[in-house]
Amino acid sequence: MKTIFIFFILIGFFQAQAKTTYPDPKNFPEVTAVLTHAPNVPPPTKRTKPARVKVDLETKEVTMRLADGVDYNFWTFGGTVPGPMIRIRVGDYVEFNLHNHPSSKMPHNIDLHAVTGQGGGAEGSMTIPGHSSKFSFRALNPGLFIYHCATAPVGMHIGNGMYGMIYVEPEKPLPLVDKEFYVVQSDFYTKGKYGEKGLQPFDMEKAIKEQPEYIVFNGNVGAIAGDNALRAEVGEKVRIFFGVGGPNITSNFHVIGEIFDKVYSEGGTKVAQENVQTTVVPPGGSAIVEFKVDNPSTFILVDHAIFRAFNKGALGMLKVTGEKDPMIYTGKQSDTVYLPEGQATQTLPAAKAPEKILAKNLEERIAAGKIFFTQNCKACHQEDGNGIKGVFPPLAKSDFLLGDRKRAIRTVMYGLDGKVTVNGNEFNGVMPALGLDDEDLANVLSFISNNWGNSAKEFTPAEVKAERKK
Ligand code: HEC
Ligand SMILES: [Cu+2]
Repeated sequence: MKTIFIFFILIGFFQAQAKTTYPDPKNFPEVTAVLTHAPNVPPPTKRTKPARVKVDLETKEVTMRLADGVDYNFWTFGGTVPGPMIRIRVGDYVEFNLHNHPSSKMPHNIDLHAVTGQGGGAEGSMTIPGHSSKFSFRALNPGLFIYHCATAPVGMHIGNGMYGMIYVEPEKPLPLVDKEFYVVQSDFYTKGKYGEKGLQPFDMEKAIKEQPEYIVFNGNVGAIAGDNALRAEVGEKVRIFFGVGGPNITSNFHVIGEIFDKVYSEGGTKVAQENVQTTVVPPGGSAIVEFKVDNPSTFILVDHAIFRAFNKGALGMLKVTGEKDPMIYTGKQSDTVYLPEGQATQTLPAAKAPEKILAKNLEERIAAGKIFFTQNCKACHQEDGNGIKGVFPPLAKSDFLLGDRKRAIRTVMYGLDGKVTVNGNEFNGVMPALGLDDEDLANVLSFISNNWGNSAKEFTPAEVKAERKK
């Protein structure tokens, strides 16, 4: 498109009549753009003709929550991350006013990917604190576009939160749906590790290495989860305007338990695919996804590079309420004992589990417990019993384990969650209940209490059983 345009300009030197002419916007009706904060989407323009659209956007540096107990000095458009969503129509002539709040420490500008012109508007909108800039552009191409600050160092302005989206409706607008949402994924680089409390400064080195501590939807961990979840009713059609601000990380956008009926991939105007599980969206890119919600459920929005979802924050929720339809999904229908072929099928009708060899003394108990530990506990607590710092507590020399026998029995018997302190370090994870019988419990407890320098009396099945009855 651009090359054709340049070509036309060149031709224009020789033949003035070859230049494309656009209508003068002074005769267009004047409207003020409705800007919305994520996850809200501005209403359709419902216009069939171009307008002169006035947009006012303020840049502001604000300290806000990045995660529970974690604050960050965000640089923003409109005081939020992402910045407000703008919705216009192809052919509109946009008068863009960028105001940089007097409290800002930095100059800012805006590069809208919807703009055909120098720097996408960046050059026409460079604004020092306490000033306003104005430039105008014609929306030549429809689609869903990212906008971002492009002031040097660009990576730092984007890395601190300066992006949002502008949707340019095509001449033939998208069909109406019941719910529209605005979701932007981005990555943050803090000096402290994920979850480290306090006001966290930006870490340039991690940003250059593309090693974010946080990858989030809509600017902070949990922005669209729990009480802030997106909501819809069974039977409704949902459209998500999804974008990636970056600065670095490409999203593998997926909604657990749903299938995208349609994807306008790369934010373009065509349905590129139907019946899609995961769509890839690069930094500075977007996609529009649509699906009908058929069953009540909490659908989980993730970046399917899945550690990002469960360990870095890229997790959102769409809570759908309404009537269940077992013709689509039943939920769990039964849970029965599974006996693999050959094990019990050909013997007696009343199948008996193989006789268990019981430990006769502490030595045998520790030996059996060691095997059990290797198969069931080692993955988390590690072979050396030291666990993993901040995630899985140590068993070696654990004051929690060795300080209270009954509590130790209950922990392994029933599992544990919530905050616990082990050797002065706090953990807030989930220790699964593994459903062990008294013998296995006694064995594994005897092993972990008499290994890695630990020492304790033998745990017997009788002692364990006494705790189970309570
Ligand atoms: C999926 C990972 C996982 C597995 C498997 C697991 N644990 Fe844990 N365990 C944890 C976590 C996480 C905690 C801390 C729970 C919390 O924060 O509330 C914990 C806590 C404990 C504690 C108390 C805290 C301490 O360090 O003394 C004991 C004892 C323990 N586990 C023993 C076991 C034994 C024995 C097994 C195997 C039968 C086992 N765990 C299997 C994750 C696991
Ligand atoms: Cu900026």
